[in-house]
Amino acid sequence: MRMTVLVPVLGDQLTAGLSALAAADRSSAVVLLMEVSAEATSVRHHQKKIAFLLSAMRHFADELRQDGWTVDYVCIDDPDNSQSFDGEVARAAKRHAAGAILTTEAGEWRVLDSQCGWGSLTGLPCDILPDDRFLASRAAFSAWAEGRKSFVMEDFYRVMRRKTGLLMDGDAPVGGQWNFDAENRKPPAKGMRYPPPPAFAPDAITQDVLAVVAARFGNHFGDLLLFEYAVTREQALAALDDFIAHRLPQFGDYQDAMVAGQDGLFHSQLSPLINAGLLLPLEVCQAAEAAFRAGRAPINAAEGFIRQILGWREYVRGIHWIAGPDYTSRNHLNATRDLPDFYWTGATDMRCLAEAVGATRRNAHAHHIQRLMVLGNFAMLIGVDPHQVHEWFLAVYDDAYEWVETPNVIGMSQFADGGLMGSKPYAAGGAYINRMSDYCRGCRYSVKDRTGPDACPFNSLYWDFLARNRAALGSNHRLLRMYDGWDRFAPAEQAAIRAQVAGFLETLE
Ligand code: FAD
Ligand code: DLZ
Ligand code: SF4
Repeated sequence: MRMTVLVPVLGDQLTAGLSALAAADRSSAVVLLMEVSAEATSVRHHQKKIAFLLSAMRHFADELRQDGWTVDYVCIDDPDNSQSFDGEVARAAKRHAAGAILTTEAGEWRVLDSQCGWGSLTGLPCDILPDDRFLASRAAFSAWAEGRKSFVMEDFYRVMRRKTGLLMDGDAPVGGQWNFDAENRKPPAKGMRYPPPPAFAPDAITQDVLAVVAARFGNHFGDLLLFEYAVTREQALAALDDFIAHRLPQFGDYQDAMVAGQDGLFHSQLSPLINAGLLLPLEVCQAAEAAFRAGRAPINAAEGFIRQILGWREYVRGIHWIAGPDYTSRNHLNATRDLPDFYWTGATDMRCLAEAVGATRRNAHAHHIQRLMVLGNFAMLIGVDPHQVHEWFLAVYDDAYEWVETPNVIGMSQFADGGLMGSKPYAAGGAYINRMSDYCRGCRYSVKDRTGPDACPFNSLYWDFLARNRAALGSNHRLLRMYDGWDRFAPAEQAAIRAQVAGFLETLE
């Protein structure tokens, strides 16, 4: 009799070609999928995110069975479920009298640590394979980073363009430029229509999951209404096709725009599908390149989109691993304030924040500029403890896993790593939000004012942030012009700004 090999597959590893599945022998392997409440509550994840993952896991298990695999699927309601990965791996190893464990490395330190203990936990040899769905291996990223003083994404991106051949004509970038970002900052146009992504009606499997999530996690943030996620590989491919046909052509132009009542604009909304493994990053980039080459999307759209995935996505994953497991406790600016309640309730008069939190509650999703320049920017300006910001972002977004969320939050958005990722904080006052959105027109605050009862809070907070953090930021050459601006205010104006901020912060408490 052949030895049984246990192949645990995690909820964000739902890929038929996953390295552990590719290395396993179908005739001797038992694939283990585990629904465990420890993962839903490590931070209290948004209800829709939990429902999406559990439904996608159940559908993936069915697809594996149809493909000839033996699958052991542990449901969250199984009375013997220990509700943790360790407990379930130990139980399954016994249940199947397994002789070995074969798995693909988790995307984050916490779960990888747990995987590293599975061998001693079960007394079995445990082989942990690299996750080759990423286009840069951990080793390749470390080699690129080695000896560099700063990790400039654009440099890494060019290496990746050359490595993959994406948007390359021989050794030169297509269109004669590596980056078309300068064309990708258009404010929203009046009367513009935004083609919505496809909606997938919940089937019987998803309906069961929705009932389970409502019963077990109904008190978590967010709602379950209108659950329309793609939950299978087939649906994910349909969502990709739909994006390429209907939204990619304008993706570049309006990449940074924000519009009240419009949650998706021209964004792909593919991140939960890519991050869970239903779509592969390379095939998504190839689809965008094919649209460009066929004349169905302009270069600024195709390049802008591919840069997000081939550049940013791979880059943040590399940063996650080189930054180490204590990255989430970095706090370069010594920020200690609690996250305001309205991040959970949406109850604020600041329209930009109310819109971003509202989208997050409804959809477990918000687009990049809402995350960076509204939610992240505000938290940094008022000095929220970055660990609290990290836990919020990890909990509320359908695409959030530590490998991608922590560099974006701790690094890019909060500058809590002191510049490992970015050379300056993404701090902005109301003028930026006003330029890129239609929020300010309908806001109770006046975006033109810095002080006074109706002044937009972002304006005074911006200057106060700079003044307050002068010791940490004052010598940053990219901020010299801003500090010059602060120094040119008369002392009375500086005092008025700081008094305005003190008054505003009191209202938050
Ligand atoms: P699109 O605008 O259509 O972009 C295409 C794809 O590019 C995305 O699907 C995603 O796979 C990739 N991408 C774009 N920007 C980034 C980025 N900065 N890092 C990694 N991938 C990127 N993205 C996550 O996947 N998970 C997170 O937990 C996450 N947290 C974030 C937190 C903050 C504070 C910020 C500023 C950004 C965060 N992002 C995160 C990046 C980005 O906001 C989302 O990837 C994007 O909004 C997903 O929506 P979309 O699929 O419509 O993206
Ligand atoms: C996020 C999540 C949730 C909510 N539930 C599960 C689960 O029940 N089973 C599972 O295998 N994975 C789940 N996940 C995803 C894991 O948290 C993810 O695999 C790790 O964070 C590693 O990135
Ligand atoms: Fe946000 Fe200020 Fe504009 Fe209101 S005025 S929407 S608070 S930026």
